[in-house]
Amino acid sequence: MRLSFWLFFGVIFVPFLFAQSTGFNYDEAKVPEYTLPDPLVLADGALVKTAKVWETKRRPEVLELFKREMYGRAPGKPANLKFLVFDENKVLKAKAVRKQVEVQFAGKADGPRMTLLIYLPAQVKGPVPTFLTLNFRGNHTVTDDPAIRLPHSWVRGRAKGEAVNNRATEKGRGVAKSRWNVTNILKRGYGLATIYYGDIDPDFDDDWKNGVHALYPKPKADEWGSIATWAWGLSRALDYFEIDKDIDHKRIAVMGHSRLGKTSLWAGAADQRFAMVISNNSGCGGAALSRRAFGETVKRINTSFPHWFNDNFLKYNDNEKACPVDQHMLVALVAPRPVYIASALGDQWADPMGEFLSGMHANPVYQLYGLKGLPASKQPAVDNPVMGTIGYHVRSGKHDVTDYDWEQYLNFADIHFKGKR
Ligand code: GTR
Repeated sequence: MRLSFWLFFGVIFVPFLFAQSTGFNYDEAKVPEYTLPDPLVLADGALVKTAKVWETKRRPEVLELFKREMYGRAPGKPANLKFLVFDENKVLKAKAVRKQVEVQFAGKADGPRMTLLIYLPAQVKGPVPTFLTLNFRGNHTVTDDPAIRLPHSWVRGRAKGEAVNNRATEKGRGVAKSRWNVTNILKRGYGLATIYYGDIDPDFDDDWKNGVHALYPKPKADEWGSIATWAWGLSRALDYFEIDKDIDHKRIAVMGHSRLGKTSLWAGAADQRFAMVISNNSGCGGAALSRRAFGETVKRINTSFPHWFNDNFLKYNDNEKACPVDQHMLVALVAPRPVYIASALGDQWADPMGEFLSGMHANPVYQLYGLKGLPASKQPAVDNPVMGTIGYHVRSGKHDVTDYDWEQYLNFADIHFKGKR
């Protein structure tokens, strides 16, 4: 009886456990051998030697590959896009101006819409350079401010009572404030604008009915997944900045963490109006090279989150080498604009080394512009940021956004937006 139980257990469960644990590699020695596609070789085999050829020929090719094979094509600016500024007030002892803007995608109050929350430093005269970010849990989670509107859309809810029946409650107010460093951002002379990502597209696989997808046909295999949809929403925020004279729409840094770091990279690649791009612990499908298959893999991400990428990307499950692009080319699409990649040592799932390498392998494109790109030939030591036109750090600690991360982004913005060294 006992023996047969263990035999049964062994046959049925052990291979399952084994298969699970061998699915993910955390050992540098076991990274498969790979050759990265060359960002500077055109589809016809010719070598790109100038920034002009990059911009007119190779960049469009690479962008098209990422659209077709991975993130998906998104529509342009909707014709009836409408902005409603419903709040503009001095806050934080008059040190800041808070604005809230409802962005109606179809020009209707009862249609798909997102709310932009904006803090601007009162001491800055003229248009303010601003960090634009998506948040995971609702604008009201970013600070304790009771005047921040609760999201109207589907909310997952993490802490107890934060959401009831997927609707946000007062319990969520301020719960994510450790990630936002609002007073310091303002003190340093920058604005912070944020949007709850679920306003644009709720983060679950619903066959493309909710969020802004309600306005469009179901995506085809080469069309927008949720990452491209969230990035589309960021571009709509930029449309608003273009008409708000208090915000410097030519100095917008798009920043995001984790899946929203993948999103900020894609937003900056797809929309060149973003002047700076910041990826915080973005990992697989973000800054990490897919071919290394270190930590999270393409197959795993496509299985856990089937809605994030387009259906063409499924072809690369367990077959990363067949993909005509890798993530260093995503970083290269940001050139010559500054891009910062941040890793965390405790976030091996996101492959810190792979995140560093994609920055380094984007260098040839920056060099076409006479820029240095990432000034490091090997991964810098922990908590030692390097900043060229590409910045990088691997911070001690876990998968998160910390004051340390923001400190580096502010320093990086000072260099590139304010000419400080
Ligand atoms: C994880 C996912 C990562 C990362 C993260 C997040 O479950 O595997 O790719 O995106 O979620 O966004 O929090």
